[in-house]
Amino acid sequence: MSLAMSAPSDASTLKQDFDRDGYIAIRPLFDAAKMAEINRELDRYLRDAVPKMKDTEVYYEDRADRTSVKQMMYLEKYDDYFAELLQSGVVYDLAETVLGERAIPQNMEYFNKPPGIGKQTPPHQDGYYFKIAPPQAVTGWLALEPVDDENGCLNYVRGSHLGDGWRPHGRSEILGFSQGVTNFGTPDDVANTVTMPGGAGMMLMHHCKTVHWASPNRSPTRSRRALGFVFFGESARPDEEAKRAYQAKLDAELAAAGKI
Ligand SMILES: O=C(O)CCC(=O)C(=O)O
Repeated sequence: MSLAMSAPSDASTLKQDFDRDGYIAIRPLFDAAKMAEINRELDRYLRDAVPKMKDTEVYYEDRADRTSVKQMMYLEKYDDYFAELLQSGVVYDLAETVLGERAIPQNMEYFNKPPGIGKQTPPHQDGYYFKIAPPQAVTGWLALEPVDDENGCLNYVRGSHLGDGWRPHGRSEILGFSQGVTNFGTPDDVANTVTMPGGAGMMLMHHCKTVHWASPNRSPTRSRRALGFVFFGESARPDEEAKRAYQAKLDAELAAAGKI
């Protein structure tokens, strides 16, 4: 595997940073050759595997335009390359390091903001969607190309994972992120916001309580493509009933609105 980890890379520093801030950033985790491979495999996946996916696992900015894929879930179910990328290797090891326990791979996701039409990602906490207790889960986010404020890189609220319980969430109109923090923008949020630009190969990893969001893609020419790697800690217990009910309600609403 071609890696290009830059300091700080030792496990105890990464864990300390993660516990304090609620995220880590490795710029870059993967070198140019590995990123070229991942991007090639993703292009193959978009061509060959997307037609096999369920409507509820692939979202488009414009459903009439099949090139406008904005989000996909569970790539590992359809493709060995992405199953391996999620389930073994350096990203998996990073998840175990920051969780401090065995990691159980859950979901390999794709997040794109196509040029000009890519919408914002509302402020949210991933764990609000996961329906697990205790909130022991992380998401890795791999930039597949350079990301910055113009094309909609991630922003974190540093330390927000240390707050009690969940921030209140309410319905957002953004496909793929149905819930957003309703009281976002407190002085604490503003003071602790950290913008996360980086090149292809940058790996971010955040705690499931860390508040994060992204701007719309304001570039007329650049996309903003990334992969998401979701892991639960082995101590996290899913509330399957709550998750099923939430997903069924969401899928019905999206279908009724003609979005899937
Ligand atoms: O890529 C994005 O804009 C959002 C990603 C995200 O919210 C996540 O990985 O948890």
